[in-house]
Amino acid sequence: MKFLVLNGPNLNLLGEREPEIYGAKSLADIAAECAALANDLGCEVEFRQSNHEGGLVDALHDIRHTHQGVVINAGAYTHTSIALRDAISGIALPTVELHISNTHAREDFRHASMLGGVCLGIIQGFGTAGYGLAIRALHTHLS
Ligand code: CA2
Repeated sequence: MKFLVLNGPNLNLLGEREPEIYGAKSLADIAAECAALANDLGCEVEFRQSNHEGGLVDALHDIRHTHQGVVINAGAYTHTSIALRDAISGIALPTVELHISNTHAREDFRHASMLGGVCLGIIQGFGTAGYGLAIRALHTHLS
């Protein structure tokens, strides 16, 4: 079982700024934790990040025949991107929408998600531990 963990714009800056919202871990730290968890669960994760909407769409298309599920933290594109929504429904793989922060406890413009309606479920507000929760959710769903 192989999953894509896909990260959107600005998440490459994790650990550098706004630790009160996003925690102290870098994206590389989170990638290492996801790999260790996948090893424990007997599955595999590919961890990617792009600052570009089209790069995220391409990453989803690339894995449609090789992976069995997706965890996506699309960052701010969550709230705006119909292209990403169409890509998620187009590849027809179980997908978990993930956010480090609780977007409903933040500004109004973060309350809407273009993606949630085509995802298996949404995990948010549990800090960077949410990545592991999302991988476990996918693994349970597919087992
Ligand atoms: O809570 C999340 O995971 C978000 O997807 C993060 C996005 C935000 O636009 C979403 O509304 C919620 C922003 C990621 C920006 O990450 C930074 C990390 C460090 C410093 C600056 C930005």
